Amino acid sequence: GPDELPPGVWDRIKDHPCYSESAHHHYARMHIAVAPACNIQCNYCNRKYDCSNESRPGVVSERLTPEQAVRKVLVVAKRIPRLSVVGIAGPGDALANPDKTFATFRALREQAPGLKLCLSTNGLALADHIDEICALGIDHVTITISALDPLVGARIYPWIFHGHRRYEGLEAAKILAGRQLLGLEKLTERGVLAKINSVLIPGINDHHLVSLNREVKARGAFLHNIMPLISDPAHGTVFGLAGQRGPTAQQLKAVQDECSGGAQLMRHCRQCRADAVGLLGEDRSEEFSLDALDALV
Ligand code: CLF
Ligand code: SF4
Repeated sequence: GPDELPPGVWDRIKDHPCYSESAHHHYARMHIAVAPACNIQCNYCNRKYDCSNESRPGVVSERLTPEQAVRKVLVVAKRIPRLSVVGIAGPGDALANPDKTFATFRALREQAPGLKLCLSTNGLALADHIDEICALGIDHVTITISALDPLVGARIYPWIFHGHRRYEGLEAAKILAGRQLLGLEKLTERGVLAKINSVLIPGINDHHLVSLNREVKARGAFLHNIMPLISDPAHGTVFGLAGQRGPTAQQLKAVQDECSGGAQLMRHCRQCRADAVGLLGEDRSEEFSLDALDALV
């Protein structure tokens, strides 16, 4: 609620369904899947489906050009008046496709100025785009950080592509963690409200997330969302964690409880798909598919 927050912050989150638990019953969000490429490899990712950093693996969203995405937003905004936020969360990484992501946000700023813009990224390229993020008034950014210790990170991220070259193993994990924290610090400096997502992978990072929580809090993270790995054998093996199980509800709660007292935890995440439309937990993406749009105008 407003009393626990620094002045001015409540006004910025009160209609954001992810940042404010009370908003999620009243305000809708939509994702536009304009970002197909990715600049890292997560072992839990199956590239055939949406980025599992933010979304449910095993669902393939309809790829949109920036023009198609803007058109879709305008139609949805008309049909769902309580739409408050438009996010880009994949299906790859929003900032591995900066031209598409920012062209879309720029057009939305002009054509739908009342909507809040939200960006979700693995953070590798984040520090390079802070000025553009601020210039467009994107005041909600999510960075998915599942490890800071390179020994843990190397078990999650086999490689990254950074500065025109590929890095692997410990070196890759170290660069990625450094870039994620740098991006977070820069957002905090500029007053952008940053949320951190972590994917809980039993046996790999479950004992590491408490210290991660403290580290991101120290750098100004507003909210920490610990999401269970969703393993979906029906959709084939993930890249490098074949057979890896997701946590049970009890395991997830145990880690969340252990983190209490640090960065504030988000507990109402519904792990949306990269083209989700509606209230959290509600999926109206089919209703607003490209084919359906013409009939809706
Ligand atoms: Fe989308 Fe993410 Fe913005 Fe929300 S979702 S880009 S912050 S507008 Fe929300 Fe969905 Fe959880 Fe994401 S419930 S998966 S945290
Ligand atoms: Fe897949 Fe990870 Fe890239 Fe998301 S950030 S698309 S989960 S490799």
